[in-house]
Amino acid sequence: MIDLYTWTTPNGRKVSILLEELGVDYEVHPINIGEDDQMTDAFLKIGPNNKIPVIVDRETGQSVMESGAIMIYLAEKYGRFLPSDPARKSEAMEWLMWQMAGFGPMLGQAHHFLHFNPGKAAYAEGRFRDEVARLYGVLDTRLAGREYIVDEYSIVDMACWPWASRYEWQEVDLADYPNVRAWYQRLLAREAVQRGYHVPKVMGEIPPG
Ligand SMILES: N[C@@H](CCC(=O)N[C@@H](CS)C(=O)NCC(=O)O)C(=O)O
Repeated sequence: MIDLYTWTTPNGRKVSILLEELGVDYEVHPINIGEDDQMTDAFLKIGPNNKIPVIVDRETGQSVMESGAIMIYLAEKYGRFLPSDPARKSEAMEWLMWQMAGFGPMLGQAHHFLHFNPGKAAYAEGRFRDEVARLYGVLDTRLAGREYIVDEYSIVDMACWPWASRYEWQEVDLADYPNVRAWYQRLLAREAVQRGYHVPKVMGEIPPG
C-alpha cells in the first residue's frame, strides 16, 4: 500500500497517473497547497521541501519526495514503465530529467506570469512564453515518428503529460505542435490517465488538446 500526499497540480497528477497505470493499492491524502497544508510540521516530516507530491511506502516505511524520484521508485518497485535495457533506461532518464529541469519548472513560471499575473512583468512574460515555445518544439521534434517519448509508454510520458494538459495557461495552441497533440490525445484516451488526472478531486473537464 502506498500513501500519496498530493493536490490537483501537474506534479501531483504525474504520480496518481502512474499509480493508476500500475493498478496498485494506494490511499490519497489531499494536501491543499492553497491553504498551506504543505507547511505543517506533520507534512514536513515526510516532505522536507514543503511541496507535494510525497509518497510513503507502507511496506518499507520509506517516504519519497520529488515527483521524478517517486516515479523512479515506483517503476522500479513494481518493475513497469521504465525500460530495463541500460541504454534505453539511460534515454528514459535523460528525458525524465528534461521534464524535471525544463518542461515543468519553465511551464510553471509561465503559469505564474502569463496566467495568474498578466501585465505585471513584460520581460518575464516574454522570457517564459519563448521558453515554453522552445520546449514544446523540442518535444514535437522528439515525437516525430514516435508514439511515446522513449518509444515504449513509460514514466517519461506520464511525467510530461500533466504539464502539457495546462497548455491553455501557457498560451500554447497544440495545433502548432502536431506530434505533441497526437501524443497528448493518445494518453488522454487511456482510462488510467483520466482517473489519475482527477486525483485528489475532480476540477473540471480534462482539456481535449
Ligand atoms: N520538483 C518538485 C516540485 C514540486 C512542486 O512544485 N509542487 C508544488 C505543486 S505542483 C507545490 O507543492 N507547491 C506548494 C508551495 O510551493 O508552497 C517535484 O517535481 O515534485
